[in-house]
Amino acid sequence: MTRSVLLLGESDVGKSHFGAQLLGRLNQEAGALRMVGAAPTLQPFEAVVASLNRGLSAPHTSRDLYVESCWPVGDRDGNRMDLVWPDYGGEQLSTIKTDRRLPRAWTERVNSASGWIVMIRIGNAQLSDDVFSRPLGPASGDVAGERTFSISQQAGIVDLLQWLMFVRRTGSLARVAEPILLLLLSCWDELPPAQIASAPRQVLLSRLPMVSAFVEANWLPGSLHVMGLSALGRPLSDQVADEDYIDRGPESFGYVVLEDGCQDPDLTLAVRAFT
Ligand SMILES: Nc1nc2c(ncn2[C@@H]2O[C@H](COP(=O)(O)OP(=O)(O)OP(=O)(O)O)[C@@H](O)[C@H]2O)c(=O)[nH]1
Ligand SMILES: [Mg+2]
Repeated sequence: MTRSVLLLGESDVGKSHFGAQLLGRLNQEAGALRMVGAAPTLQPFEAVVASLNRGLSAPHTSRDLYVESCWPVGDRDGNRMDLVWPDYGGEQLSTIKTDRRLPRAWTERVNSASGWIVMIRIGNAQLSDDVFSRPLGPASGDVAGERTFSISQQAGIVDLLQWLMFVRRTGSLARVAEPILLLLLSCWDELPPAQIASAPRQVLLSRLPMVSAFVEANWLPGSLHVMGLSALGRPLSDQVADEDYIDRGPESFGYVVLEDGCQDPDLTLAVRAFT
């Protein structure tokens, strides 16, 4: 059985570093999911793996690239499948959102994927000003008509999801069972200390309440997952090597935050829902 995942994330959310770390964990064969059969090549995550082994952060993915890796994975109960995992330059998704045009290849991906993962760098997500935090009128210092309108980050995510639901023809009368939706809140280690120990749904609710309300209203509870992810476990520089990474290896770093708020170093738990 082949299960492909539609990974949706704009530039800089951590798609490539997660892909490289996930591949490492699958090959390590110590987690819930493991590689079975012939070990696939490291391509296209070779450069990221090499950087991480040197304790460095890797460069961005070229904007025109879209590659899929096919990973034969299995669990402890003997269930097997081919996980098709993409990596691409996140500008492609930004262009889709701003041009409001879905290329044919993307339409096919939206329709054939067993699951959608929306990756959001949660530390960067904030509520924008509203009438309570920034009153309208002269007190706000705005001259009427001068402020240019831009859609909020939350509205952008909801808009994208609505559009994909339309393309997939999920309908909106009944809550969605397929595709499974995972909101993956990435770079979890960047959150302020007060939020790091919270459950991912709690953090989503306080940082992106509209997205939270939209997905809760539109997906069946069993088909909706919200998880935290720190693929690297800590920030890495692209100049100064992290000696700990070199000594202990990238496989000793990174964790997922499960729905109850517990951290688990088994990154394969993030994709178990799709198997
Ligand atoms: N603190 C922290 N930084 C991270 C983590 N994962 C990735 N990063 C950093 O985030 C930046 C972007 O990561 P990438 O994996 O290149 O992001 P991407 O989504 O592939 O971006 P594009 O290739 O441009 O689409 C890099 O500087 C990484 O070092 C993490 O778990 N924690
Ligand atoms: Mg990338």
